[in-house]
Amino acid sequence: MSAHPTPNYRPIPLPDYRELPLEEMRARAQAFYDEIRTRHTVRDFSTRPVPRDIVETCIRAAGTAPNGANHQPWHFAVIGDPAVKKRIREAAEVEEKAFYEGRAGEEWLQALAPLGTDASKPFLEEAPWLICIFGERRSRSADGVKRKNYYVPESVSIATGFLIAALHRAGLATLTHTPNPMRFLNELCGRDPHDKPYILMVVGYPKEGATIPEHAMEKKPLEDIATFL
Ligand code: IYR
Repeated sequence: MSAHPTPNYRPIPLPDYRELPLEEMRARAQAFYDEIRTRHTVRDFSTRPVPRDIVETCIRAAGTAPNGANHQPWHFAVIGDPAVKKRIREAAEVEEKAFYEGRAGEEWLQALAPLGTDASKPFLEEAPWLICIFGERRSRSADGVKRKNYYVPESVSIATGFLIAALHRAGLATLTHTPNPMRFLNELCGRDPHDKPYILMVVGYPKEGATIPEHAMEKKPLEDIATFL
């Protein structure tokens, strides 16, 4: 008999899976939809503190996302220090000012008009936590060897979705903020220049009287987002 062609491959029985009766599947699918549809992107954050352990658990959930070759090519830089938040706000507002004053271009600015956003980003200081989500083009395996990563944007995006769902489930509000460009975050978060910041996730309680744009309530119906073949 020849040697196993992939000696590192060790299958184990599928853990944790439990088949559900169809009616329970249906009820759970509906319950998840009913819960996730109550998530709204928030831009008005309270300064009320949020315990760190809750954020840690949500990041653990994000870290279970499917990803390229299970290299888990992400890093979550969690900023709670007011001094660092202030520096992030200042750097972001410099970029955002240039963006809103012309760099975005007319078409992009028109697309953003229904959101009512502008260059002022007080939430970067007011919210208790900022989570900067980096993709790592290269990272170390468990035995410390540097290796290339795969499907980094896809992996980071899926983990970000998990993180948003986890934070929402925990009762927290989020904003997927994308200062443009956001390279300044590498230095402020002490990350390798090769890592790519994808999203600056703002996390906290909504401010009392927080509003959202009416435009954000328009969701495409199923027929417009899915085809069954
Ligand atoms: N980064 C800017 C602009 C912006 C861009 C898109 I596309 C949005 O959906 C929302 C905002 C800002 O944060 O204001």
